[in-house]
Amino acid sequence: MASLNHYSQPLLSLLFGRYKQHQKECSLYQLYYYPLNASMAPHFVLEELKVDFELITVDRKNNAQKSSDYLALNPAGRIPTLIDDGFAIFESPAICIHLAEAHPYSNLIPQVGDKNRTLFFQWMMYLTNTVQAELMVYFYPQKHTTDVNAVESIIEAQESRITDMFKLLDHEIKNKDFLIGNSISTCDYFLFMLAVWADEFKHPPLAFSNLSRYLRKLAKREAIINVCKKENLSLIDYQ
Ligand SMILES: N[C@@H](CCC(=O)N[C@@H](CS)C(=O)NCC(=O)O)C(=O)O
Repeated sequence: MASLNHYSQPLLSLLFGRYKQHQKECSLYQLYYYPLNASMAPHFVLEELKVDFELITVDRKNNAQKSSDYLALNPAGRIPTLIDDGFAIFESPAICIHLAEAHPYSNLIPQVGDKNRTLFFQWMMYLTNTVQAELMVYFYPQKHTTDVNAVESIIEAQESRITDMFKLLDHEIKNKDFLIGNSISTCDYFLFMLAVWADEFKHPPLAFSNLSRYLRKLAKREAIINVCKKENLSLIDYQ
């Protein structure tokens, strides 16, 4: 195998120039997204990784997530979808985990063999299978009943159930800056997204003292500031 010093300097410059040009022409990743949707967590992760990526807006107002072109990428017809070098992945937490695993230097997921990895999966599952799933019922109650008169009581019941979940998370985050260990993981970005979704609650995540401290600190991160700017979300309440 040829070692690096077998290449002349001009040849290396030419190859590097072509590589940079190729990078400019086609981003490594494409994220099909819609502002403040479930695409927000992968968007935070892509920004945190400082990788080259392209944002492609799915025209949700015109139901583009159910178009045949989009369904060919994501048969669930939901937002987001990530394309990694031509390979399509859907489900926001799966995308976050995939990105974290693809960039192990980032420490966004604990290494195999580390006990924190088990906790990472526990919290990632709790956030997506429990909190996110219940928030979906809160936001789309009409999809969960055939009785139009039941909609208001579903919203009320869901708000109360989800508030209890944020209470549990508030307790968990006491004296901690991150959900897992001593550094940020995709769990923190996922939790930030869910907290934003719940900001209209009577007792929002920011009203819990530990969560408030934790979320306000996260809101100072460059990745969160950049994404919120792009997705047109004011962080004023987090200051
Ligand atoms: N579990 C999925 C949920 C995705 C999801 O429901 N996305 C919503 C936006 S937040 C969506 O695409 N809704 C449009 C639809 O269901 O047609 C994930 O985390 O990716």
